Amino acid sequence: MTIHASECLLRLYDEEPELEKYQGGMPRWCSGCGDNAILAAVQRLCRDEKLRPEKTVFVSGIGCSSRLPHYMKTYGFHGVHGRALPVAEGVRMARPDLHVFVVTGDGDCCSIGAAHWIHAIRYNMNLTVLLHDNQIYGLTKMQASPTSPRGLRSNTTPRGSYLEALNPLTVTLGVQNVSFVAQAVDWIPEVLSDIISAAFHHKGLSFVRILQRCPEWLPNHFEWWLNDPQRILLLDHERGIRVSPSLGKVYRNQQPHDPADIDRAREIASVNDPIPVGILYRNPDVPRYEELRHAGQLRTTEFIKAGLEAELDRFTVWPQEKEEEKAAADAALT
Ligand SMILES: Cc1ncc(C[n+]2csc(CCOP(=O)(O)OP(=O)(O)O)c2C)c(N)n1
Ligand code: SF4
Ligand SMILES: [Mg+2]
Repeated sequence: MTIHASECLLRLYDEEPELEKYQGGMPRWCSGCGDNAILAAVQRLCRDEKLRPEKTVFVSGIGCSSRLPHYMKTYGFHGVHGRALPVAEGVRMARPDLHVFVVTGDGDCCSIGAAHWIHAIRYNMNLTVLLHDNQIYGLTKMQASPTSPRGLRSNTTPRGSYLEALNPLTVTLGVQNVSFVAQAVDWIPEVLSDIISAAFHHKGLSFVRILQRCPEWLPNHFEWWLNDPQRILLLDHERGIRVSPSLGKVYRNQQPHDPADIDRAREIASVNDPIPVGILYRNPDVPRYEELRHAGQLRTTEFIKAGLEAELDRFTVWPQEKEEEKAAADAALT
């Protein structure tokens, strides 16, 4: 049988992208670390959505979780502690054609990066934000984080932490312009994938808090919930995620919740036990900052090149006769 070149090309084009296409280096996380499950879910999403690696960016701060971009064969930016969100916003602003994911830890997002977090919610730029919440500083070896539960013994709180934990869900739901909030746990992969997929498809900032196991510093921390499926409350709705019949047999504690209802979302979010899992809030109509800013302004290649030229011209040492051109270049920037 003769196969023509054009046919080969068509076949190549139609070929399903494999998972390996998105798998970067071998993860260096501890075995049993929940970050591995989150990475697997993210790679499956990229494959299922056939994302082009050169059009996909993972931006992170610093922490064990923030190593995730190294394990993706896409673009990545392993940034500065607490600064994942502003870096991602810059990427989004300059390159609206890219899929931008943000990977951040509970220390990274809710402690040093807290101010950026609040404002990122308000700006509602199109970003998929994954908060790996292991309730501890993992990378720096077990200091309490803002989400550590009261009484948790750590290197910074040897007698147990004194304060009630900050709740990332209620905080996010309290910010003006919030548009998507969900909660997942690393040990129910089916729901984790469904939630990350819904977050990816949301237009605006989708905030997904993922309770993540850190067996190195907090072994057995989530054991109660792992061993008793009744202590997981699955939120089921046609506008949220659907609980499959097989999953429903194990996780019988379910509740219908319409993610359009923000008051109910806040009530659900304030409960820690049972752990609510699903989409708490979704509003696709909240304005997105990058669209407000870019409205009517086409960021064509010519536009970007002209901006670059003008910027470079500012630093050029001009001969006397070019002074007029320099003045014109400066004027173009104002
Ligand atoms: C500006 C700055 N301050 C402090 C640190 C030290 N540091 C690195 S990671 C980290 C906390 C990481 O905890 P978390 O964000 O929860 O991530 P995890 O390791 O648990 O995934 C800290 C305090 C740093 N790298 N840079
Ligand atoms: S220290 Fe904890 S969070 Fe970091 S890789 Fe190990 S298990 Fe994961
Ligand atoms: Mg942490």
